[in-house]
Amino acid sequence: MTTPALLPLSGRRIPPLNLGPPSFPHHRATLRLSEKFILLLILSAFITLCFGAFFFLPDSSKHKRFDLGLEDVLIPHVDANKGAKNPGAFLIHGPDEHRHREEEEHLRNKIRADHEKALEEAKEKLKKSREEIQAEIQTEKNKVVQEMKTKEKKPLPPVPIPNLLGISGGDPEDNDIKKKREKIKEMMKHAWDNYRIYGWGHNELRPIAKKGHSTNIFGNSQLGATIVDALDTLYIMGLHDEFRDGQKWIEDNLDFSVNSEVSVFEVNIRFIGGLLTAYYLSGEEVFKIKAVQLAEKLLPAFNTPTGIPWAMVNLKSGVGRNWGWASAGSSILAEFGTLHMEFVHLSYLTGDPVYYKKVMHIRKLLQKMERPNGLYPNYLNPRTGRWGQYHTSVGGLGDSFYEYLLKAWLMSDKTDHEARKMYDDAIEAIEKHLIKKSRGGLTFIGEWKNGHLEKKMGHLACFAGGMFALGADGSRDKAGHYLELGAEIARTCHESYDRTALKLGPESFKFDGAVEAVAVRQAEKYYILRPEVIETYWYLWRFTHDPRYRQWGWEAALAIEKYCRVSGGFSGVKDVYSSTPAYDDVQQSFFLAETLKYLYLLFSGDDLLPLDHWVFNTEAHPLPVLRLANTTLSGNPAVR
Ligand code: DMJ
Repeated sequence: MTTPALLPLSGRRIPPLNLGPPSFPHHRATLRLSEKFILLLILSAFITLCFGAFFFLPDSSKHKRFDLGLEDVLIPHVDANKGAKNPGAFLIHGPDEHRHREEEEHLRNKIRADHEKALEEAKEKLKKSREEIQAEIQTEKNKVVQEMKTKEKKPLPPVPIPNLLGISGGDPEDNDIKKKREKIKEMMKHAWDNYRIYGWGHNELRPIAKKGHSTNIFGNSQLGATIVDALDTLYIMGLHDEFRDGQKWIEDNLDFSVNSEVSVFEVNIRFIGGLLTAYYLSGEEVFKIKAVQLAEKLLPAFNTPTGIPWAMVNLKSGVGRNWGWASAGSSILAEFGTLHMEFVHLSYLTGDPVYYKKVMHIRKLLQKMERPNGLYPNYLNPRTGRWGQYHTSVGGLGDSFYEYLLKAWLMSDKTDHEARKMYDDAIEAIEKHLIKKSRGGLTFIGEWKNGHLEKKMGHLACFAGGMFALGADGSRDKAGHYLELGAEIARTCHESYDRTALKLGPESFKFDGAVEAVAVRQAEKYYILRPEVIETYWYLWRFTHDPRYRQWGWEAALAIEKYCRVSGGFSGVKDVYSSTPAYDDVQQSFFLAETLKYLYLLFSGDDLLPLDHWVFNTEAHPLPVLRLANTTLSGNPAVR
């Protein structure tokens, strides 16, 4: 993997100072940068001068002037050393003298500390790389523009809240189904209560060690990821005390002004998605406010030469960068391509088109690009606007990009035809090049790597069964075909569960000769409480009402209960082929957001969150369809 000299990864390196005439396309930024540099140098020299003057010039601070006219306490000061009168200057005598000396000393210390601090800050600035300084300047500019806009803004016309049908209910009539639904709710209680006891405020829970846990996607701050991710599941299950508890924590503690580098994609789908849904369900303003606060913090990630956002952004400095492992400094398709739903809702709710414009810009750029075999590669360089390696996947790195094309169309009340066309074209190419049938008759989605099909399917790709079913209606006269394709993927993914000792699916599985739907490498045998297979069962259940999907979902629920439940919550397992598996000791936040929610919905009536009113984001946070044509708003959120 090559690393260009000015990649953000090399952010700690100081690029050569360019004071000469600009010689590359960012000359305007370079000039400003140089000016800033010179200013900083002058500032630090000035501070050093003041500092020196303060300590090495004669100590005039002792000659403090007082104009109080109190002759009994103020007498003309005589310089003891020179014996000369210093007219107009008075020294304080009497009982106050000591106090004033102390005050002076205190003042001097404070000035000294301030100077040292300013000097340190100037030095720190000079240590920063060109990218960091550029991003800081841009962030400052954005802040000023934003402040000006806020000042100028007239109060928004009230936003017509979409028709929020089916936010509770769904009680099944059948007694057996009712019991199963109750069991899922009990599992949610167990996961939540233990997080409440042992991990409260941390991002996730270690259910064996019984303490908080986090990963780099959330940065180094305790942002309560599990709380935010779980809120809507608690709400639809009727766990309202727990919901309020979570709301209180968010009101009191959730603060995004932290010096922490987070994944733009992950915080968008889990935090912004979770907060927006919590707002729509409960109507509590705090969730909307927090969602907007976070979104503002993510905006600097888009300050790249192409407008394709960085994978990570520091919430405080606004400095962005990409994952070190991504092909040639690229951004990831499934990351920058999974912002649309949340960002459209942000523009809708705030009346500020900035979010909408960011995601539409990404779409326009992608539309202009040439696609090898009609496929979207997983990697795109945000500096050059060129694809990285030609890898295409419907699993990790690609998955939710396709999902959001379809859902952009659904969320727009099926008016965003551009998104639908992009989805249809992409799916056609995927079917042609990536979807195959195994010798044993299982349909699978492989991965395209530099012109070669790898016959391996990830657990993540299993979500596509649900996506094909959801997109069937509205496809180019192929509704029956796509529903069938969704059902075939569901069957394959069920097989990947059924062929293990624990009846839980591995992270990825192969189709190679005699091997079918089975993981081969040890490193691919784990199950981390992922939702995708159950998600597909639920969509297929909604569209077909074939009882097999409830049956398969129940098998998975029992397996999770038996092999993943521990006294401190639920844990992932390291090897689904071993009947005595080791735990990974992580209760993922998506287990509460997605896995348990999809299971609960699978055993609920269709009137709970009906699919013609709600569209689920990729973290299973339902967002209402925006029927803008029927509102007083004209067209899309960008022109409100
Ligand atoms: C979730 O965070 C989301 O579903 C995402 O799109 C991909 N994977 C995880 C769960 O497996």
